[in-house]
Amino acid sequence: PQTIYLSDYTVPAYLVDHVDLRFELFEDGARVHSTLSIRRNPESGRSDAALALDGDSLSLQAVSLDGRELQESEYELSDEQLVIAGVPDAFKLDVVTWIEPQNNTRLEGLYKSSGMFCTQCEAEGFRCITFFPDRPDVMSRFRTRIEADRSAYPVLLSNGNDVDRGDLEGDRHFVTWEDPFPKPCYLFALVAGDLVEKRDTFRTCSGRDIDLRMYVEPRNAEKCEHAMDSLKRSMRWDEEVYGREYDLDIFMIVAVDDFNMGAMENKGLNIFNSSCVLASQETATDAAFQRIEAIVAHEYFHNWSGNRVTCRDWFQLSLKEGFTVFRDSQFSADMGSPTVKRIEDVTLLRTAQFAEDAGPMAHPVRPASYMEISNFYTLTIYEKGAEVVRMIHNLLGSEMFRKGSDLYFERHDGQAVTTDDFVRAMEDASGRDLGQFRLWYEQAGTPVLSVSDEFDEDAGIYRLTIRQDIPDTPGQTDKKPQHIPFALGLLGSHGESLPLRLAPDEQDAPDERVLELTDSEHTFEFHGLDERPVPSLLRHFSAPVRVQYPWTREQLLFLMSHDPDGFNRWDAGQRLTVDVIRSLVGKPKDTPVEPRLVTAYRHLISDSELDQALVAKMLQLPSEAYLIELSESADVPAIHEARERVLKHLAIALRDELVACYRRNGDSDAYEVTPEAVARRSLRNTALAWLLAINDEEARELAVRQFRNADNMTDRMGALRALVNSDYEDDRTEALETFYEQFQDDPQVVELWFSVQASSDRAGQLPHIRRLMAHPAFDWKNPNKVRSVVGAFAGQNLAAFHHSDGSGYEFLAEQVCRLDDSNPQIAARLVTPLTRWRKFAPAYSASMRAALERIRDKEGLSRDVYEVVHKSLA
Ligand code: HT7
Ligand code: ZN
Repeated sequence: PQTIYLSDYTVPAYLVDHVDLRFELFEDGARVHSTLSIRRNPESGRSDAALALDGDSLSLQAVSLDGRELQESEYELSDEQLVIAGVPDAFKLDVVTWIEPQNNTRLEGLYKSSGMFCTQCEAEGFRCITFFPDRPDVMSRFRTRIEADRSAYPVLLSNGNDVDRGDLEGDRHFVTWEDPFPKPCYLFALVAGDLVEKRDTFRTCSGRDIDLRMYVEPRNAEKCEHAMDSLKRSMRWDEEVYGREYDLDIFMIVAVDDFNMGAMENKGLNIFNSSCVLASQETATDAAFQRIEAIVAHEYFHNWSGNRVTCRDWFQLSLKEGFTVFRDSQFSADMGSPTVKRIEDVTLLRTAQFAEDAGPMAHPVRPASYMEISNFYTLTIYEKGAEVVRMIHNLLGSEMFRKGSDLYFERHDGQAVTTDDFVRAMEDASGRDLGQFRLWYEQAGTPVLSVSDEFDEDAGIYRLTIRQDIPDTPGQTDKKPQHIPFALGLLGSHGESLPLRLAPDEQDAPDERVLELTDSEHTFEFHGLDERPVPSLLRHFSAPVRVQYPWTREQLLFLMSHDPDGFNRWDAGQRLTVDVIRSLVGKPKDTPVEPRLVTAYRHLISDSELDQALVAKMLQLPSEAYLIELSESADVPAIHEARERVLKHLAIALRDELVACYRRNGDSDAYEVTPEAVARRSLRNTALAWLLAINDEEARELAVRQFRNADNMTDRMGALRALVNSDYEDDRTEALETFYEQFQDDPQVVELWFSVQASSDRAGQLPHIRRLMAHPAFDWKNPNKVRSVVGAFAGQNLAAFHHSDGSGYEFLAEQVCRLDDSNPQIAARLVTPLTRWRKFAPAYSASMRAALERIRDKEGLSRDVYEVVHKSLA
């Protein structure tokens, strides 16, 4: 496959001002009539360029130029393009194509899901519908007429406003949609199905009433309320915080079961994976409720950051994704607990994005090249991209950042632009020079900050030295120092915050500062200190970096209970627990566990004065994935064992406190998804999980009772998960059977049922995983099912996946090869756990490599999987 380079970018030779589409939808295929108003791009300077339209899996039926049908000799047709030479400066092109949505298992372009037609055009799916310059810098006005059988497809949707509808012969009907906003074709959408409609309205800040509509299958009619409320909260928030008002008269959301990702921000017609939009108390966990709110917000926010202002090319993907993730994380923080939201974001970043940034697929936030763009919807583009925007926010302050975003939206409304344009708007609005800061977009790899300190007792000066190193990544060495905002505080021995005097006579010095690191090494002096302080470093995780500092366990315990920054309090607890677990890896079973850890956790569990949402987070032990990420040559079974040892040690030592915590946080009033209620459920389910890990009889009864009596899915799943991960095999089997019987008709709950088993080191051994894949509810064509079994096994059941006999790796290779033919995007994502093979101890890495080679040797490998496998083996 070909590599595409950012440096090769040229403006499009032709622009398409209008797109007129007519879809004739049938059971055995669809005929797509497209009329394009095309003109030469005056900025292109290539007056002799042939017109080249992208096409993929299309059957061309006819093509006419200005009303004259072209003969085959007048154009060139390949698997990827339709090329017409010698076209006039401006003309109309009519193209008729035939496609087969019913056989489209890639889920790109137009396809069928549970009997309905739907589309997914980002990044390059529109070319699977009709011939078109499928690139985001070609922006057009779309008019779309959909024709289909009236009884099978009563609902016909596309972008914009419905302007016409009527009957056709043979019990068919049509609806015509017109979108007044020019958009790139990746934002085009079409839906046709037998769906129920849920309506609401939203009055915008300027007093316009927007029609809000959700379309779902009839069985999901009662699962829309949460998404609709989330949408209204998002619309209000975007007005208040960013001054962004919704622009069309209608905003639609559709839920589909088969979807490659979470959701898609098509203009005025967002399409969602059912699991990211449908919720009810009985069927969705707290995590799902929160995820839905965040994704609904994310897609809605794209209306400005992505749709009104879009990307010039796909190298700029983080322009819309990084900024929009930043916006949705601000929103979630405002809707709940900012500290908890920050902890969740950083956990994901440090566990998964740091791993990506240190692996063979590492790439800058603005990549310089790719083979398959679908492989670049990554944690680096999304999460690191959001951190980069967050740093700009922190460097400029909220007010200047808002001025910058206002300028960005005003200056570039209706344009397709670059990350550089975004940074320039921030610079122009604030007067700050972000020249060096731009390196965050260009250089891959996670900077490592090595911090050392000394205290000059006589002078009362505390010196902090910070060195930055950016590791080599594929194709990039000898990197330049980046501009890093580094927030810190200093604590006195009683836990008080000390003033940070950078000069001996500084008055009213603040007790928190954001130091700006720009050189490879800096030394900062803090004056007027009576004793050696305890540093609280990188508060709020002010930059996406690794911090190395020789913390003592004493210091971490101190920070865990005294740091005024909730995030760093949590972080100190994580660092301490990581340190204790790592000290036990590969050690004899009777090696003592740090006794102060028990004291610290006792304090957390028992003190109900503490912020319970933060406590709930602090009680989550560092995950195996994070422990692996921190290792040089990981021996997963040994890490798993050490972590289990610590967990069981804590559970035995704190048994009574855990039972009390369970009872204290027991069932309260009516179910609600507030931060307090979520924290309560999290605490009681963590207590239950810990107690069942030590086979506590009383806890077993509590779990069985909770499983039977739960009035919500969080508690039912909490009990089920605890039982599944326990040694109580009979209870586990019975609970799993009961659960399936009760929820077998609900695909989202069946996905939970699959994943709770596949991710469990007790239940999810390989023979059982194979049994799950043979279960009637498992479906290879449904990405959610594949993710909930194969993805959960390889991504969360790490001890089983990294079995020393290599069977987990072979299994994954087999599934990737199988999926590659039907859905290459999902197949390529499934490869991820194998790409990290260099991180593991030699016995493991050799068999992981062998599994990758097996995939590499498969005949007819897709471009998606080819890129990931070849880069991983390079
Ligand atoms: N912008 C959307 C990305 C997306 C996507 C990309 C490739 C293949 C399928 C896809 N479905 C959705 C989602 C978002 O970030 O909002
Ligand atoms: Zn997005």
